[in-house]
Amino acid sequence: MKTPQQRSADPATIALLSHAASQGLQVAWDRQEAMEPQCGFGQLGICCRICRMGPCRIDPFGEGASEGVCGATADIIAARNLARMIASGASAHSDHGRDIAHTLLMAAESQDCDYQIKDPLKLRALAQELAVPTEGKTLRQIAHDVAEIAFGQFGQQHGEVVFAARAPQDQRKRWREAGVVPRGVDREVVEIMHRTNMGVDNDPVNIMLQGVRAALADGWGGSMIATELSDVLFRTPAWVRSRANLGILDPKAVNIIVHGHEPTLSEMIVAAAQDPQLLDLAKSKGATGINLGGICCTANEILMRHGIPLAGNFLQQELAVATGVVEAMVVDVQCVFPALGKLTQKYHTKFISTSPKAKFPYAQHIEFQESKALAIAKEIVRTAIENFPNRKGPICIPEQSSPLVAGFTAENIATMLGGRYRPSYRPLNDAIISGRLRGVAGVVGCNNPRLVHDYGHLAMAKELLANDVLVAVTGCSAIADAKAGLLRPEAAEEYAGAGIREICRAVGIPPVLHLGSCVDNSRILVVLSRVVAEGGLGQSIADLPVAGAAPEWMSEKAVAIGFYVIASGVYTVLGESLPILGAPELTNFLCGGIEKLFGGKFAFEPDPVKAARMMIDHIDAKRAALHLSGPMYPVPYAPRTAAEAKAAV
Ligand code: NFS
Ligand code: SF4
Repeated sequence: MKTPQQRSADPATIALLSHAASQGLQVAWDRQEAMEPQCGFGQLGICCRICRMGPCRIDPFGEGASEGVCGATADIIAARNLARMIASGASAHSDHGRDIAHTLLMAAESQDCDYQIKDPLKLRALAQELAVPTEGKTLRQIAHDVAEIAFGQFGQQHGEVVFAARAPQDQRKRWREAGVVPRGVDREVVEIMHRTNMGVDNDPVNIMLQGVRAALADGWGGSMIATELSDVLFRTPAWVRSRANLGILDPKAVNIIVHGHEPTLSEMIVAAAQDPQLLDLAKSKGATGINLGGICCTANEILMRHGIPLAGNFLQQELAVATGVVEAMVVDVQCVFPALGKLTQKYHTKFISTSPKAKFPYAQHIEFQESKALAIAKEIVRTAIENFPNRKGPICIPEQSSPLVAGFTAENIATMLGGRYRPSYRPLNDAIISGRLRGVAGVVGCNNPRLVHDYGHLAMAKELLANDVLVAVTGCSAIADAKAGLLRPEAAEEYAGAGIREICRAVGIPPVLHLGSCVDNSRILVVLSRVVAEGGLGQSIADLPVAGAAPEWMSEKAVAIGFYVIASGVYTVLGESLPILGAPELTNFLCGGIEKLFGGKFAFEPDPVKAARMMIDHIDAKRAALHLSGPMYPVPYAPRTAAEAKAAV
């Protein structure tokens, strides 16, 4: 068995892993180890259960079967499986976007809806972009029309999803030439399911192009709708200070953890937790107050907009319960371990599911309805408060929680750099052109117990910073960095090269910019598009000295993100390989040939420092192609000559 130190790089997690072991609790790491050796066919992507002539599997050593019963090769099988992962991931993000569109429509249609339009400026900007007439209309009428257009994107059957128009012309030209501009969000997902049905699309590249199309429908469709409309409803994030890690739990207060993804729920829990009557009730039970913390992306949503502290990332969900002080673990959809059910049975913690789409063993189901949102949120908070006197078993709250600054968006990055009266990306472009900034990297995605928890995110971010590559983060990667103190402005002094230090000192920002949840990766797409539009760094996202990574990914959602990111022109390194290594033609395409079509491609590298250097090589090659000089200041990972940099990627 691995020691806690071999399992995680996060001290709070290490402390709780020891505690959990002493209590005889099973957590994800234990179940992962018990699963070893994990199935080799599955790892390589060469088993197929698509029809009942199977299951079929291909012998990777060339001794047994080389084709399924239908004749499908390893490449066909792996491509179909991977496309289905994209379909599932894109569905999750997009269904989230659809729920937000539904909520906006409700807010527009009913005066006494619990949801309000909190960001009229953003609504008006969106209306203008979507050519919604606003003259003489009330805010709610405008919201109605914007919501209907957003809704329409899901069922649209032809044309192009509307936000694709935000991408640089050159990138869109590439999509059109490859025939992958998404028509409608749902349509592209359905088409993957059709094409991967037994005996339909049997050309691995053609299957992957439809995968790209559905992924683009996620990034420039469903996810972007989720982000934009959340901003309208709950307001666009602004810079905010808070704390991160399980040390934010308060032994004297009622602790409520919200875990999952959709801000429709978590926003209302935030409101209910401030209700004076409920606060009184909490005090009457002997608690000092109500303490909220988030896990996974819903945490990022309420951090960005309200400064609610981050309790932890994906792999800390069970450990939060093991602290013994969580009165309620409130969940909606995505990334929620079914294991929480049995675990909460051992504690007083109420495990409360809220979505009709996601029920769990041993959970108490309090169904959330947007039409009665605040009343239900109050009922959930009351349930937690009433559970406060029931604490039992040992309490173990780790001491760690780190201060952080979060709340960056495509809008406020321009304000931050250009000033309130002249918001502009010019200073960012100039910093890149001069070499003060060598480039920008997006580090995103999950945790995975197959790898050391948080280590990949942290080691990669530090290596990039030291080499004057600015880091933008979302999702569980952002939470990892937050816990380790990388989201403090002082982190620039501790970890960054001289170029980034200069910028952070001048502007007062951390060297790692937290842009939100995983659907907010759409914010990164907008930032990149605006950098291209600002000028001086080429014609498309593919020309920019930028790179992406998901060092600890596990979710199908990460696969969808990876695909829309590479199809948007960004070289992307994954810590775990995609499950395609048993399919040589497919691997060559996704890690090679696809770059000619879209400008981006995948690479796989489990060592985060090596992966960071691959990203830096790529950034240097892009700089060389733009005839930019190397970094302005000396950096530890010395730039290669232009020719070497080009040859390296
Ligand atoms: Ni993203 Fe966010 Fe975390 Fe991975 Fe899950 S919470 S939507 S999928 S595990 S980063
Ligand atoms: Fe086997 Fe082909 Fe059926 Fe897959 S689709 S299970 S490879 S026969």
